[in-house]
Amino acid sequence: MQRVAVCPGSFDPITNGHMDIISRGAQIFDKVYVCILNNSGKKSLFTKEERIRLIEEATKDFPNVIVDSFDGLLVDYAKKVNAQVILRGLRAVSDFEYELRITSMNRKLDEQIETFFMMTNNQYSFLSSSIVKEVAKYNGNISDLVPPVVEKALREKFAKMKK
Ligand code: COD
Repeated sequence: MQRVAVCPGSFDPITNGHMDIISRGAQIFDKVYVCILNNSGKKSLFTKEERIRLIEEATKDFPNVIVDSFDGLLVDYAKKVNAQVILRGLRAVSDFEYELRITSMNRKLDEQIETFFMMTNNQYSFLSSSIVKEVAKYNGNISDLVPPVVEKALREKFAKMKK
């Protein structure tokens, strides 16, 4: 049986913290679907199509990583691609309560699905898409926080907004 995981998120945009979880997941699972879903609590800077392109470019060296998006419930997407596992990253204690709520709801919706957590590499424990956007907006250095393709996209996005 193939071990299939979904790594879900907003990825607005993908950071080196996400990349850490995805690349380690790709070594453990036969297939990892990186899927953009709607988080109703967040307003995105990049369109879904832009985020897909950035993730595809950033993960192009991982043959078992598939990039996708889905309008609906995460558990329905997991069923659609025959994934047994939801793969999530944990940074700090502050993530725990939020992740517990999501995990409990997903288990209530589908009791077959299992959620795996990976602790972030210490180097990325402070990193989030929001922090990266804030620093990029004011021209701070983000070169070691995001893949090069994302750095370029952020610079272009904010330059266009300032015009
Ligand atoms: N280091 C390690 N992991 C990290 C880091 C970092 N620096 N930064 C982020 N991560 C992890 C996060 O902990 C998370 O596991 C993953 O990367 C994605 O993070 P985000 O912030 O891009 O994604 P979220 O938290 O906004 O994703 C939420 C979902 C979109 C998955 C959720 O809202 C969802 O499932 N929506 C679909 C509707 C649904 O099914 N709802 C019911 C369940 S709530």
